[in-house]
Amino acid sequence: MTIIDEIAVGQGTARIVVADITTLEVDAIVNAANSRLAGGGGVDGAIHRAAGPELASACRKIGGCPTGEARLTAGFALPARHVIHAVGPVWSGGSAGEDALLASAYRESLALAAANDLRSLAFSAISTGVYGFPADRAAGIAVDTVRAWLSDRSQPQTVIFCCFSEESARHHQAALAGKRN
Ligand code: AR6
Repeated sequence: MTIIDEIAVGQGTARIVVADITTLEVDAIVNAANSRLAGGGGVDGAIHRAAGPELASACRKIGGCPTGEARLTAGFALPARHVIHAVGPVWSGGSAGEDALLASAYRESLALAAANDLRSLAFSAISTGVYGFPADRAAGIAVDTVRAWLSDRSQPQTVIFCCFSEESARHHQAALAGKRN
């Protein structure tokens, strides 16, 4: 894991890292799931492989999750104690409410973490892979939503943007610095 940047926001900390999210020892990692919670490719596939088959049965019991919402399971064989399954929007040009749905997926994940007393939370870059959301725009929404949350709430205390590439980390860093790239 490479730490790219870290800033204090309110009583909390926002950190940008480049890492495989399945290796992080945090209270919860945030999966970029689909609305059936059926598993899939990308980060979802990696999380299910690392957590073991119990994760799929926990997801089946929940049944599904609408776009813009999130659901909590245990982390099973993962080093993370929990998984928050957030469902981001499929990008379809930007005028179908994608920005608001992505912000909602982040906010709902933060709310679940707070409600369950989870202090450290690591987000994957929801919607920026198969779902096609432009990575710079998504990073701006992710950072703005997390910053707004941390500035007036005390839980979670540490929020990590877990980027899978240097390029993704640069987008988050620019957003955290108040710039876009
Ligand atoms: N650790 C951290 N980030 C990762 C990892 C990893 N191990 N693997 C990929 N990423 P995606 P989406 C990054 O496609 O766009 C699935 O099939 C990746 O580089 O995983 O929300 C689901 O079941 C990208 O930046 O999620 C859904 O059907 C980010 O994770 C659908 O894909 C998200 O890419 C969701 O699509």
